[in-house]
Amino acid sequence: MPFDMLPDQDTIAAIATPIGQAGIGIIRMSGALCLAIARKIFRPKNPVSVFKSHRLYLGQLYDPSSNEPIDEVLLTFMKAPRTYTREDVVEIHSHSGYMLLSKILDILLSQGARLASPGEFTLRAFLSGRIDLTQAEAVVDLINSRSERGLFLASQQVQGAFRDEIEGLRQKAIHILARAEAAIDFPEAEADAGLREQGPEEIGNDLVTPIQTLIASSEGRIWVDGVCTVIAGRVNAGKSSLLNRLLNEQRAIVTPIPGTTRDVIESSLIIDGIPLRLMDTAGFRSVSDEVERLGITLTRRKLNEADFVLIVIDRSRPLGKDDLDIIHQCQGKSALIVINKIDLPARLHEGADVEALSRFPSVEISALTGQGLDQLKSAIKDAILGGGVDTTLSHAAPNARHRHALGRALLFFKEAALRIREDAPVEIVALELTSGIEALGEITGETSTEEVLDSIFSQFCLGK
Ligand SMILES: Nc1nc2c(ncn2[C@@H]2O[C@H](COP(=O)(O)OP(=O)(O)OP(=O)(O)O)[C@@H](O)[C@H]2O)c(=O)[nH]1
Ligand SMILES: [Mg+2]
Repeated sequence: MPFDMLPDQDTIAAIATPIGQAGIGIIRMSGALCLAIARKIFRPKNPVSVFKSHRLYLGQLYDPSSNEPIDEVLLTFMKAPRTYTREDVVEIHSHSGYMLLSKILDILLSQGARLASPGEFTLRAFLSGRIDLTQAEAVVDLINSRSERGLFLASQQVQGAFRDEIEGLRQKAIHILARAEAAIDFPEAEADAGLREQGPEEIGNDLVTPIQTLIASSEGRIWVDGVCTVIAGRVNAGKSSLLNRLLNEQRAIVTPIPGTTRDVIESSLIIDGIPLRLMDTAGFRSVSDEVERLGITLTRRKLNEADFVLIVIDRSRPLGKDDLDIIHQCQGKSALIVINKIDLPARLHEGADVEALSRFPSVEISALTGQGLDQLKSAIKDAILGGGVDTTLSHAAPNARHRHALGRALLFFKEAALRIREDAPVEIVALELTSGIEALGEITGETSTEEVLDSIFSQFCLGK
């Protein structure tokens, strides 16, 4: 999706609400032609000569080529620059339904609008300077948020809290850089002495420490993305039954036949406000069946990526090689052992190496009867929150892109402080500071490349 760095002059249009069964649907347009197009296709119930900005008008939508009425709609015209894109914007609130919405969109396109690319409305908001990159990214998070807390973080970020924080850091760095440049320009003056004396401490307090705190708070991402939780265990241990029990629905197929699940089945679940991305996987065992073997390879991969693992063990069978295999693979991870099938007679301890079961905290349940489920949920919560995930009310949830840029800025600023202490030429100090400032600028979009913009805006859905 190639984007020009400068705002297009053309008018874009897209369906802004999800396609499906709903009461109303919204189609939106942005650009200079908005009002002209609206006038051609919309007749207000009470005729008006001028559409006032930010007002809703009830009226009839027509197809101008046939003069055929399409739907009774509400139309609003929002005049630039007080709009999402800072361009003229028109929104049409019609009845919903795919046929109707696409018909209205077709009419707009036939009247001179162009179909918007995914994220193009938000891209225009960014290019017009109304929002910065962190805010644009937060729009995606806001749409995809999986928990109240994630929603809170994303909405803080949309409002610019994170941008302000980064901008504050950048200004402090620019201030220190200005002193370094003064020392270059006037080597004899006091500027140099001042930089040598206070520089390292200022860099430490004003830049290094706050950036380290921000990087640490990127664990707050779990609130936005959800904890990647993998349910693993030997075949037939009751993994799919556990998934269904936790979700309270028949999401995955359960049968007495070992090797039922072949693919990864993903669902979302919130336990006490903690969002989980739950993944049921193919059970472990040595097999010759090609499909099942591929499933097991996929399970191993998911186990590596997991933030948290639920290791399901069947208590009605002796602990076996496949159980131990999974426990070993989870070494060093955050995991919980779920001892299942406690409604059946216990045979677990007839197996070998049972002490391996004490490597992780454990809970006993019956996925069949639901016994022990509340204890399981509270153990999941304790394991996740006890695992060092930051639950304090920070207003930042840096994503991976932010974290990398922050990490680079941190290195440059540390280097700058070190150079000052080493009495290196002040030009070198200035260079390190400049690189740090640029890294911070990448976060807000001050110094971002087209490539970065492409990768961010391609995550958007159509109409946003
Ligand atoms: N008695 C009893 N049976 C259970 C329990 N949990 C699961 N089962 C039964 O065990 C069998 C296997 O359950 P699944 O949930 O399909 O097991 P799985 O681990 O997903 O199995 P694979 O997908 O083959 O790896 C089914 O017949 C379930 O009804 C339980 O707590 N008690
Ligand atoms: Mg299964």
